[in-house]
Amino acid sequence: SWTYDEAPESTDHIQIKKQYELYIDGEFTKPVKNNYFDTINPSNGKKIASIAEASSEDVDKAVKAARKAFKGWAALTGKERGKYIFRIARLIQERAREFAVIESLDGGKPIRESRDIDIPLAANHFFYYAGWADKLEYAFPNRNPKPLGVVGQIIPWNFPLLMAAWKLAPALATGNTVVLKPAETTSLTALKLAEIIHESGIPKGVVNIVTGAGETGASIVNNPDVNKIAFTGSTGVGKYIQKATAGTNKKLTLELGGKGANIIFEDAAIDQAVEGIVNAIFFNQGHVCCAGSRLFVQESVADLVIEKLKRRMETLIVGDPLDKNTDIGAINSKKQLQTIENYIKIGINEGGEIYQPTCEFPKQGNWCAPTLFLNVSQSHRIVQEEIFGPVLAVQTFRTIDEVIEKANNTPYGLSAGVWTEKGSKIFHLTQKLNAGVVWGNTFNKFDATSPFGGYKESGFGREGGLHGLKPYVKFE
Ligand code: TXE
Repeated sequence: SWTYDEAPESTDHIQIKKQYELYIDGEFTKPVKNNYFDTINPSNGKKIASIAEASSEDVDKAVKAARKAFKGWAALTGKERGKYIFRIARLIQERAREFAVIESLDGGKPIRESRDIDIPLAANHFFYYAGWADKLEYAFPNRNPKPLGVVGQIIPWNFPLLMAAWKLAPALATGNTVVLKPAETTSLTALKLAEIIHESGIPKGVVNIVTGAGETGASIVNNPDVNKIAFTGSTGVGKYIQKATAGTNKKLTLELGGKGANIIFEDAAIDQAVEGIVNAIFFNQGHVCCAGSRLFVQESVADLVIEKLKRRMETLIVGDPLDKNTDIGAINSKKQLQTIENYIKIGINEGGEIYQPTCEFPKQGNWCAPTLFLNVSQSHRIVQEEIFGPVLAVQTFRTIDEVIEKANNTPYGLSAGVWTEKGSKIFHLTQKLNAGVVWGNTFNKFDATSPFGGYKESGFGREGGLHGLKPYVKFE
């Protein structure tokens, strides 16, 4: 007996087509080579729909359409451009429920997260940058900002609609035209967004959405008529793109992996911190570039924190993404599940002490229990490498200097969290930690007004806030 708010989200009146086409020059178009691939529901392994695969010819068409549209779009007043962007924001809000269900079906994340986080934040992002469109002279006083031209945007599968919003909104507000590629396992909400963009009446060719895998992405990167690439994804592909664009005039921003440190001091509010640890690593199955995947607990409270954390992990529900009670949904793809399982084996073989609560998984689909590793040290691979799953490596520390050194001992530099009663300690650590984002007594908090981005192997460039406009303009 479900109450309405607990009932699994129904898919009855969610419209999903059997086949999706490319969105080029304001039209839904068949791919030149007529190739399609399947998008799979990761919670049951079943096909949801066929998705067009864009070849380099299709990408070329999309870039040409974007080039043709550029002059007119850039010449509009900021207020005019802003109107279209506001319209897109409102249409996302109107269809929020549909977006949330599709996001969870296609990507595996719990409906509570897509409904309360991904979709509202995506709408917010469009609202926020729509507001900047007619205020660029205040963003860059006396500098006469101009758009770059045609921008190629390649996004990952962990926050499909939200990453599309992070990329599209500032590019459009500043007067660029776009060719965007979603990740191959999660194309559906980007294609739904294409429908909304079409409905917004935005001039044709301003936004083009091409679906496909790495080859399609590489065609965008290597197209000579693209002025900038914005990429979010793995560090490996990021490095490939950096090499491929070196020596060209293409501008580049890279948002890559991470290995975030979550630091719990003995004076922290312990129960709140335990909730923070859970949110930092198990949110979105741990498919989060800024996840708090390394936990550092001050020695005097380590036993208490770990005991409480284990008890809390026993209560987490792993299962159907459409069930409103689910805490941890399906792992996004079979390939990603293999990666995570492989890291768990590595952790055990390197001598880590594993803890996993007993979980009952659905029969089909890709599932992984929330996982803790104790007895690990800086040299362990599971402490150094991004796993991108619900796996937490726990270490202890005695002094503040020791934890700063340990937290910074990583090739990445994206995020960190600090839990303490003392504000001064938080401010001290924000100065000392080499991370683009440092949260105080919270974790994984995002807002359209705040810049986000990394150092070192986590990439460069910022998204969000005023800083997020800069990568899309040049000054004359
Ligand atoms: O990412 P890819 P994958 C990390 C995470 C994960 C690992 C592998 O550690 O385990 O990467 O994931 C497109 N030229 N992150 O292999 O391949 C691809 O189609 C141009 C962290 O799925 O980097 C997709 O649209 N584009 C990360 C996008 O790149 C190419 C989020 C990302 O996919 C391309 C995702 C090429 N040669 C994975 N090859 C984060 N930091 O948020 C692939 N793509």
